[in-house]
Amino acid sequence: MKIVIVIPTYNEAENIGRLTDVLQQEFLKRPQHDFHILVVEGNSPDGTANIVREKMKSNLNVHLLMEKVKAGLGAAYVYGFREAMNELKADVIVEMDADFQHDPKDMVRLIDEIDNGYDYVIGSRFTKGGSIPEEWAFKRKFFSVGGNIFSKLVLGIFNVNDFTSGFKASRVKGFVDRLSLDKILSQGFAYKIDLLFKMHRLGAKIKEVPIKFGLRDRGDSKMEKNNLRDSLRVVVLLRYNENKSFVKFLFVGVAGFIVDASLFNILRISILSSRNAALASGFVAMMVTFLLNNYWSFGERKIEGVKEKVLGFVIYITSSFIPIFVRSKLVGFAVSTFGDTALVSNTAFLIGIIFGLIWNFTVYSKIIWKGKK
Ligand SMILES: Nc1nc2c(ncn2[C@@H]2O[C@H](COP(=O)(O)OP(=O)(O)OP(=O)(O)O)[C@@H](O)[C@H]2O)c(=O)[nH]1
Ligand SMILES: [Mg+2]
Repeated sequence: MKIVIVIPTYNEAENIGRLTDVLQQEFLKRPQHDFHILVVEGNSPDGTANIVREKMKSNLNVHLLMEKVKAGLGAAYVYGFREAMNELKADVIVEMDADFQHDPKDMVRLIDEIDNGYDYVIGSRFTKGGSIPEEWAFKRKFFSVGGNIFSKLVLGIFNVNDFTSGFKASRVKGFVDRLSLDKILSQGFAYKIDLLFKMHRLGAKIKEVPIKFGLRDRGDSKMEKNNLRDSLRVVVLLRYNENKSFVKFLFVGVAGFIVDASLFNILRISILSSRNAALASGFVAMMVTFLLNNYWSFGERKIEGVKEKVLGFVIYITSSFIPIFVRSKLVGFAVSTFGDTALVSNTAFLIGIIFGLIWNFTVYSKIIWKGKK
């Protein structure tokens, strides 16, 4: 297999020459593969590019890609991925830092798992046997560990423990070649989370290999100050894009709830019995939510055609009426059993709403706005 190690650099003159030398030695350990190094240079002022050019004279498997300006880690990788796929015809792409935080000796361990049939192999700091540097300040440790737990829960990917590792091997065929690289959500560090999420969605067989993440050997950190905020934005955006309709449906639900609950209480106190107030407020809220759902939550699957609209509306009223009816019965039963107090009626009312939420989303998304297949 042709394996291209993509290494982004910015002011890594003290590291890049030594790193390529060590990697060349590692390549000899797996003679069955054709290894290449592709340095994506962010136009460093410290002469990093010249060191790479020097190495290229005696090593045909070292390549240099020059960026016009330093544009962030994500941008550098996208540039490198394209070159590795289109020009170098890579079968496997490895992502790796230039500063020896990733032990070059671990590289073949990632490749071995690709050989074992995995498509996406992550050098993981947060799996058994992996670690982050003891020396890191508490804050960096906290955000690194916390950020990973947060990503795991929000994205619902439970077989991964390290979402922001920069040491990975990816299979090109069927995976990297199917990613829309121009739609990556971050130009910076957070591109990693987006890429991982998309590989997971493509059905990549993922394997975590424990690594000990070292301290930067020499040179200065290029960590951007906004990494944390940017990562948070990417995680939330990915979740939102996945469940756009549901998130919007919930917002519509909140709007409906405000209309419903206030009207319910106004009517209950003024002119109607609790039972009838629940009926009337539910009906008004239903009309409001139908309009918002059709033009916003399920806007992409908006009902077209007059006949379809009428039919959709009739099904909507009929199905939405079921939880309202159930709720009204529930409130009636609760107040006659436990007494007509605000606490009793509102508790029964709330239980009814939860039932309605589940019922409605199911009917709306599976029947009324099921969309075209
Ligand atoms: N081309 C390019 N390379 C970058 C850019 N930002 C960082 N790099 C390189 O990407 C790798 C990772 O960056 P680091 O600064 O080591 O980030 P880090 O490992 O999270 O932080 P430290 O622990 O402080 O090293 C290094 O090889 C950098 O030289 C960039 O904007 N463009
Ligand atoms: Mg580093």
